[in-house]
Amino acid sequence: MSTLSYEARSEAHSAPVVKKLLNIMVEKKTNLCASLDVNTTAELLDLVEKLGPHICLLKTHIDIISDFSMEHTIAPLKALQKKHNFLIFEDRKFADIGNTVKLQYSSGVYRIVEWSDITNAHGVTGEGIVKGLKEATIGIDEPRGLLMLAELSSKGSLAYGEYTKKTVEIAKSDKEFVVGFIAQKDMGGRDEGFDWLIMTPGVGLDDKGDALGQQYRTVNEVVSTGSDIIIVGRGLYGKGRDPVTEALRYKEAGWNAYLKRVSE
Ligand code: S5P
Repeated sequence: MSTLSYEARSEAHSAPVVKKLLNIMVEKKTNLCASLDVNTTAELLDLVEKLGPHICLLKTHIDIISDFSMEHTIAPLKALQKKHNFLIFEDRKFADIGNTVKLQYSSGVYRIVEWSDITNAHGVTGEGIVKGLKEATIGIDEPRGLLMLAELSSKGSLAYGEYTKKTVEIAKSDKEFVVGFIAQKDMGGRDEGFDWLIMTPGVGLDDKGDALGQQYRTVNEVVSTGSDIIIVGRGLYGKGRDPVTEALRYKEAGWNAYLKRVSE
């Protein structure tokens, strides 16, 4: 795993979206990504207004929003992004042939490529998925990055061993566009000149999991095994929780775990 500081990694990195993200992390002293799986635009914007100052990244599942529109959901979200300085990661988990994902990324109701800095894809369909998604970014002015799903947090996941290794191989096919992984631990690559960002969901300080197969590890566990960005959802906004109090708690835990890793 990387024991370099976020500053040093930003300076050396060749992908503009990674530089941008690492610089935000350094400036705001946070490696917290808020994952907001809420049903309405109002709930989403309200949480983003509160959590914006404490996060480096906002993870969305935009197809959960029942009253979605570019005008009333995305436009105000982009305004909040500007105000609070974070990147947006639409957790779309693309998993189709190159031509289809290119269309899914750029068109339809959501036009994800127009507003989301980062998105992700499964490796199951092979290398064409990276090429297809990359083609959708042509003509977009802002830098875009892709994460491959190398491992999953859920019980019984099939993404391990050979599957994970092959997904890492797919990531090597485009050094500029594929910027890292959704994974539970470091995926290597530094000896070959890759400095991938590891973003880790399934992070919770109070719960072990949920009734539908989610499994949580603590902030210290995931950062000490290579996570660069902790993705926290219901740990922040779950029932009975005060999102700002929890965000500060996870932010501090994440930052301290990072400081510990780089000092060792
Ligand atoms: O392995 C994974 C990958 C992802 S992207 N496990 C996950 O839980 N996720 C996503 O992270 C999931 O889709 C959800 O949006 C978030 C976890 O939410 P939480 O409420 O359990 O923290």
